[in-house]
Formats: sequence, structure tokens, C-alpha cells
Amino acid sequence: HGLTTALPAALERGEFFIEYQPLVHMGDGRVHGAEALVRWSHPQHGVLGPDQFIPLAEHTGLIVPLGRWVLQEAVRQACDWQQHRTESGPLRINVNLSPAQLQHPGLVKDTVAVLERAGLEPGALCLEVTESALIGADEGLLQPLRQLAALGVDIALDDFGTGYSNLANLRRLPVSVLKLDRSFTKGMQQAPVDPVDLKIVEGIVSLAHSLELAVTVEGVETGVQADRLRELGCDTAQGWYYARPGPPDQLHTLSLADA
Ligand code: G
Ligand code: G
Ligand code: MN
Ligand code: NA
Repeated sequence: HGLTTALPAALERGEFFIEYQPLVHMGDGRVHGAEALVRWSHPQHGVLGPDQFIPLAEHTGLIVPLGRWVLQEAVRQACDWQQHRTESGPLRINVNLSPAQLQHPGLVKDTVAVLERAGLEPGALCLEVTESALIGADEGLLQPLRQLAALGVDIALDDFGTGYSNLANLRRLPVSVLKLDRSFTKGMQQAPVDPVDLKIVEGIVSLAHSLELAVTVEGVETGVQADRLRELGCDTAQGWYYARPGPPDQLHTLSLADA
């Protein structure tokens, strides 16, 4: 595959860049932070999304240096935002971790080094791991996440609800946030909202809160969805209704606007 061989050179040439999608507090609409979403500005094919190259990067192992670059760049950006924001509390940064990064022995050391070099407190970083990556995870795979959590880094379970994890299993995972998959909230875009969808989300939120997990909802596209999800007690939200992924200035403007 042509893209596969081009990946390492692309990293060296600086062809990757990051878009940021804001996360907002549902209670008052304040900006809570942002998720870093990597893109590849390919010289021939134009801008490629993560779905077009992350699986290749995983397969070839390039995901480790690429993921380290994303972390470093996103953390640097978070520090930059923090310097411009005092009144509404620090902005947080969410970074996705792929399964190959989880298995890489340098994960904890690299992450700590990036935070220290930038001077970002660990509590401002949230690492997103998909539910499917943790299904059936043994203690060896969870250990690095436990260490990071003990340092104050938040771990979010991404795409929650799309796997088929045993709910009781949640108790032994070092996660502090559930990111409820977009598929759960699709049926709430317009009134009348399906009462069964409401019941399901209500149940998940209640379970999450009883385990002291915060709930982030993904894919909020309409005001109807935002209202229902707020009433159901979701903590933070992300989606086109608030903002699409975009350049770092977008977040800057939004967060200064509500400070
Ligand atoms: O940006 P977009 O909505 O196209 O993202 C698609 C998927 O790519 C999402 O599931 C997201 O978690 C994943 N993704 C985006 N950026 C990164 C990254 O830096 N590392 C990894 N492993 N996945 C990412
Ligand atoms: O990490 P994850 O795979 O969940 O990444 C989020 C993905 O969802 C990104 O590809 C992003 O572009 C996409 N996304 C973000 N907000 C919305 C939304 O409101 N609606 C839809 N359909 N997709 C969204
Ligand atoms: Mn994610
Ligand atoms: Na997701």
C-alpha cells in the first residue's frame, strides 16, 4: 500500500496536524476542554482523516512515534490555552490512545516526560481508550493505565456502549470518564424523542455516576439532543451543535467568550 510506505516520511516532513473539537459542560455551556483529532495533509491526496491512516500506522508500528507526536503537540497547545484562561478554570486536553500504544512499554515514561517538559499538570490530560481495546484486558495491559491514573491523568472509555463489555467489569478498569457512543444519542436529534433511547441513556448515566464516573456524550448535533441529555444528567458534551473539529484558535475564541 502506497500510504503505508509514505507514513514515516510524512511524520518527518511534518505533514500531520491536529484539529481540536471542544467539549462543553452541559450544566452551563462553558468550554471544558478539547479532543485532539489528528489529520494528514497528504501532498497528493489532500487532507486524510484518521480512519484512512491510523489502522495503517497501527499495523506498521508507526502509531507509537505518531501518537507521541500528537500527545506532545496537544499538550503544548493545552499549555498555550491555559495561559490565556484564568476565570473559568484550566482547559483540559483529550488525546486518543490506540491499542498498540497501550502495549508499548514506554507509554508511562513518555507521557510523564511530555507533561513535565511542557509543565502541564497531569490532571489536565485525559487519555481516551476505546472500550474494545480494553475488553478482556489482562492486568498487564491495565497496569500502565493504573500508573497514569495514579499520577492524576484521567482515563476515558471511548465509544462506550459499542463493545460488549460486561458492565461489572467497569469496576476494575482505571477509568474516570465514560464517553457514550454517538449511536445512543442519534435517536434524540428531533422531538419526539424515543422513550426507550431516553431510558437506556438514563440507565447508563445512573450506573456511571454510582461508580463515580463522569459521562461525556458524543455526537450532539441539535438543541433537542442537548436539552434531553442535560436533563438526563450527562456531565459534558461534544458535537457539531457546539463546534466541529477545527484549528486551535476556534477553542481560544470560544473559551475566552465565556470566561
Ligand atoms: O476526527 P474523526 O472524527 O474523523 O476521528 C475518527 C476516529 O479517529 C476517532 O475514533 C478518533 O478517536 C480517532 N483518532 C483521531 N485522532 C487520533 C489519534 O491521534 N490517535 C488515535 N489512536 N486515534 C485517533
Ligand atoms: O474518538 P472518536 O472516534 O469518538 O472521534 C470522534 C469522531 O466523531 C470524529 O471523527 C469527529 O469528527 C466525529 N464527530 C464529532 N462530533 C460529531 C457530531 O456531532 N456528529 C457526527 N456525526 N460526528 C461527529
Ligand atoms: Mn475519541
Ligand atoms: Na468515540
